[in-house]
Amino acid sequence: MTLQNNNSDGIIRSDEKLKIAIENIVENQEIIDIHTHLFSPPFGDLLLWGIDELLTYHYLIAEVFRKSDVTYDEFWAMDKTQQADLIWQKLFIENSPISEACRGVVTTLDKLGLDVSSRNLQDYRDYFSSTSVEAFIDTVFKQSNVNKVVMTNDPFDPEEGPVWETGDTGDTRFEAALRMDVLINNYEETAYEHLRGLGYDVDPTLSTEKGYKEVRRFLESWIQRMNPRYMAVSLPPDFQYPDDGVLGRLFDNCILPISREYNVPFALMIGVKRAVNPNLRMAGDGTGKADLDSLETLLRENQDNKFLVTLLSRENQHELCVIGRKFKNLMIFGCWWFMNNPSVIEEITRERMELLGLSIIPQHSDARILDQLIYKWSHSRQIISDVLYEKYKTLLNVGWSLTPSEIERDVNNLFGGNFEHFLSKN
Ligand code: FIX
Ligand code: ZN
Repeated sequence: MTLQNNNSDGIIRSDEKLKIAIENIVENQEIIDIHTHLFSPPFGDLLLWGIDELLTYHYLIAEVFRKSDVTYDEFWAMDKTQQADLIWQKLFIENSPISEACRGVVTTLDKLGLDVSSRNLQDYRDYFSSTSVEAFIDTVFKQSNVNKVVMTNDPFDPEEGPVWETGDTGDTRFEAALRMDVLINNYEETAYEHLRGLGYDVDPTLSTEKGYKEVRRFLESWIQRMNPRYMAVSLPPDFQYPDDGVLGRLFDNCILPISREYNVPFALMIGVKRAVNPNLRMAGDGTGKADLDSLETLLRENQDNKFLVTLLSRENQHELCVIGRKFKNLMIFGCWWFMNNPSVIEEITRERMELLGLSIIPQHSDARILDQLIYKWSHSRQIISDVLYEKYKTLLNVGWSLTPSEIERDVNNLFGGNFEHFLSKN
């Protein structure tokens, strides 16, 4: 690490030196990105990368329909290159790319050393076709200064299965998270049949001791296979706990006991309304304000369980911070999806630091396309650095002494240390 204009053990005395020190430290801090949708190379086509994937990110698909007369049917009949061409034309050429998702593409191309002023899509395509995925992974990890990413791994996905069977997921910078949306949100429709097909003796409504035991056996086998950092689920805003349905029975009899036994925290991502507009396919999900009494109950009644939580509604964020002050078994993480915009990241980060100090994980990328690590982290690092500067400055201005190594310690915790510590605690 290089610290410009600062003796690394010296006390920082001016606002100007403080700003430079924080920017350098945040810039040089390696990151553990705790939630992405990226995959290591053995997962083949599940690992998305390149300009056409960047342009057809579902955030941009939602935006293109607002600026083009293309119908849903026409758009979905196009191949990926045609979709990317349309998005480039409508959102980058006929309009300036100022939304966060558009700006992200521009930042990414620029940081990859491409000339964004040329606006020459073919040049960008040529760049990506001249590199291998392995080389590009190195480029992206280096450029974004990320050293580990946590994937989202679905035990019900037939495309992932064969890779887990081999026991070799390749690049160890990609770690697993055991995703349980199908089990929890689609037990009766999908998971039940799937589990039966694998020989698990479960019942259709999951209401027997035998069924609970079998689901626990299923979870154990995946924990052994994946060695996940945590188990995770996304939930609608009307999620309730306690619950006398399948969700409640799964939580109380299967997931929470296994999470305690194996010391694998449970991540809850609450507030997504799936398929608000199904015509948009993956881009059609929305958001809603959750009832956080349920989260409080879950935390209070399961104090030996560890929970990672992120919420999709801006209106819930302050309440979540207050809950964080009450429950040390809760680690708040990231600015999820519609929260991952500069104005909201800034607001939430400030609010979290004011209520919870440095005991948070301020951000994750949610990258679906490898290249996005570059812009998502570049944009977030800048905002987190600005908020930290504002906070440290108030201390410095009343005479508190600060050294670069103390700032390094704090930043290291925010970008990875808190995650590792929370996971390792018993
Ligand atoms: O459920 C999730 O993990 C969400 O992050 C995704 O499903 C969503 O589509 C997304 O990419 C958000 O950034
Ligand atoms: Zn996600």
